[in-house]
Amino acid sequence: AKNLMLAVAQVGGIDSSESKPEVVARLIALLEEAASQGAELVVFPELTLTTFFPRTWFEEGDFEGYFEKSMPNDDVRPLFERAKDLGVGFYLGYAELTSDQKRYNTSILVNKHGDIVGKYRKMHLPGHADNREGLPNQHLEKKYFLEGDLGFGVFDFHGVQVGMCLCNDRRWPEVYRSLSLQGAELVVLGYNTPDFVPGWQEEPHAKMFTHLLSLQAGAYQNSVFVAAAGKSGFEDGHHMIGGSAVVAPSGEILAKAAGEGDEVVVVKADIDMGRPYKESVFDFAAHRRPDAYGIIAER
Ligand code: ING
Repeated sequence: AKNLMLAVAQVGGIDSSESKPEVVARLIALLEEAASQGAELVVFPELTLTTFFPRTWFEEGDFEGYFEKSMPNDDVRPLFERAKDLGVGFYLGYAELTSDQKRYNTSILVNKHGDIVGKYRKMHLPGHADNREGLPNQHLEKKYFLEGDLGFGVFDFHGVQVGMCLCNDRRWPEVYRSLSLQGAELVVLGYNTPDFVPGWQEEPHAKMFTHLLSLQAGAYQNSVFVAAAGKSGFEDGHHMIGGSAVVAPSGEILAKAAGEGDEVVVVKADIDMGRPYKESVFDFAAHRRPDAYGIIAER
């Protein structure tokens, strides 16, 4: 069997007062906890170096500090070095500012030798770009980020084919299918799911249900493992759901975070578990009808 010791590292809220070095220290503690339990790959959340700043309207020039101008950089290098020392790879979500001044909601996959082997820029940006004052919070990803331009990619992680996505992407079935068609065996993602998103009202029980349903459906319908790490709990009084989880190709939840704080969940994933599904019920070559699916790709 091709086993992968897989961890999701849930991060329990980052207040805007927390510095990046303080946050990185928390991430290193989570990494060490995961490594102590034998983890080989640790999945961190989306935008995991700062508070979820898209909840707030900042004027031009007032939000540059939330973005990383290079990766790695002085703030995150301790995480890269500790991971390399421990021989552990990781997925990290962060806000990217490119050299030509473009901004993306980005994730990277780093292997056990500390090399960045994959990069992804969030394709589905939820929320709005206009300033909606007077609300409990805003959701301004369409203001702060450009839509991703790298597409959906699958990357080799020491023999395991790993696809990446970010947060809202997990709600769209096309994402998992695009990765599975490229041979993904595992999809890793980070998320920040606030209680309130302008224009979207859902009861707390339904928020958790639709979050998990998205992971479970994506996993089962594409015969992949899914590992999702949330930034959870309270940030400056704003609540985000927990529910970090590892889901098997059967769609069954193998493990889930119990709380909403910093928490590591480690699973021994038998990556070959997806193969029987890909050779029977989801044998794409034998059963799919791409001749009839064109409508899915039309605007
Ligand atoms: N967060 C939320 C998410 O998709 C959202 C935004 C939630 C939009 C529910 C609409 C409905 O989990 C991010 N960061 O995408």
